[in-house]
Amino acid sequence: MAKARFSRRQLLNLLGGTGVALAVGRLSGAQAQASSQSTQPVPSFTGPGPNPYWNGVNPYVTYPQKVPLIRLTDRPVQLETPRQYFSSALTPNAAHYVRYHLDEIPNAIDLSTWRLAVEGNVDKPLRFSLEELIANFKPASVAAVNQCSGNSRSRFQPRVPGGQWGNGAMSNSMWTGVRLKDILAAAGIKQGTVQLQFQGLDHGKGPEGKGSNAFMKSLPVTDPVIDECILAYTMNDEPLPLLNGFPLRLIVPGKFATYWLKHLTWIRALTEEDKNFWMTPAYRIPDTARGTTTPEDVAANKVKTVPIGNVNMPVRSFIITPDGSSKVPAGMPVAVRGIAFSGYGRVAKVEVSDNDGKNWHLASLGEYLGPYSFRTWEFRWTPKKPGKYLLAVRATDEKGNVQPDEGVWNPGGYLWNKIERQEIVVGNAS
Ligand SMILES: Nc1nc2c(c(=O)[nH]1)N[C@H]1C(S)=C(S)[C@@H](COP(=O)(O)O)O[C@H]1N2
Ligand SMILES: [Mo]
Repeated sequence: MAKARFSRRQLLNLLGGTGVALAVGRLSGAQAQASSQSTQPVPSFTGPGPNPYWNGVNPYVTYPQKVPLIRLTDRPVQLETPRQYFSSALTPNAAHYVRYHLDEIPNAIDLSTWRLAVEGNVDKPLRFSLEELIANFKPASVAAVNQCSGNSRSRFQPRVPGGQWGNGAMSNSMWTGVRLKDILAAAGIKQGTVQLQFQGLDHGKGPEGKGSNAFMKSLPVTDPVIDECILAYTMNDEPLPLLNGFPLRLIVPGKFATYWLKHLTWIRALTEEDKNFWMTPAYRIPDTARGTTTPEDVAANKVKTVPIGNVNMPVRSFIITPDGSSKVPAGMPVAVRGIAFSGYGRVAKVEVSDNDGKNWHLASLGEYLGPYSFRTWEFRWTPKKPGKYLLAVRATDEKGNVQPDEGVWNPGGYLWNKIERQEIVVGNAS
């Protein structure tokens, strides 16, 4: 984990200063009216093929504190990050994707009354203002990828229900906050605790008939990731955008975003396993290699499932440029660039192919920001002759996990990490 990026005084200044009420995050009602600006007529099919659309095919909308993002749904809000924002290792906050499950989301948080509560099976139930969290606990930082379990779900065949994300339900940030373990130590987790439950401020009806009006997720108290978790109050050295969890969010490095609770307000020590809707049946994966199964086995009730938190995010890599929107001249070098990451540790190697995966060439890696971060890569490519080329990219992590060239299938549409391709047309240089 990187060392603190700020002094506590700098943090207090950034978040509003002592003595005065801290900054109030707010989405104004007028602004919150998404202005929908569809760009061009959109093709109706986003599914696989040699060269599927990188992003989902949907209109762009503008929300407060955000650049135009790709709208999947507006109730609840689900916005995908466009491809071009992945040209740097840290995703700009204004371009960080947005995903909610429930439609009553906070559009203002008053820090003079907001408190983080630590309750349940603890020696000392505690309540902290944001100011107290900043002043009383040592800040810690981690660069970590926030990726939705359903990122790239639109690639699934047969298709599965859920947001038909392209590749943009992911982002990477430098998160700073307090360590979860420090907060737990202050409250004193008692014997008999099995899980820690996290809850935010959003509400809604939830899925029909399932009785789930609040989003809650739990992690086993014994999971080693607990020691890596941060309760983040800044993201890339700024307060969190409201839509990404202001004023505090749980960061679970290496795990899928479903555990990364936004507007984190309650931490609960549970003495029994959490059976709420968002733990079961939601967000479960087949207990098989790569979490893959078949529609037939699901229909026959043969599939044992586990929470998606039992695994880390599989290794992935993406080509960001060139994006196929223009021809590349033959005989001239072009920089092929992108990002890679793995929930299992440092990206050890990125390879690029210009013949659909028959031969592979080593790419050079960009700055190392820690094991849970995006890592940029670059490959200098000189296509010799005009024609169509299929570029492909594959990453390997330090544990030896390599991206496979087969997709997965499971009913949740989770864990996609097949090798990505980009078709490039090479033309005559003159
Ligand atoms: N409070 C709250 N936190 C939440 C969720 C939610 O619905 N409510 N969704 C989770 C899921 S499934 C995802 S993919 C991420 C999305 O994070 P983002 O909106 O900052 O991109 O938030 C997670 N944390
Ligand atoms: Mo998600």
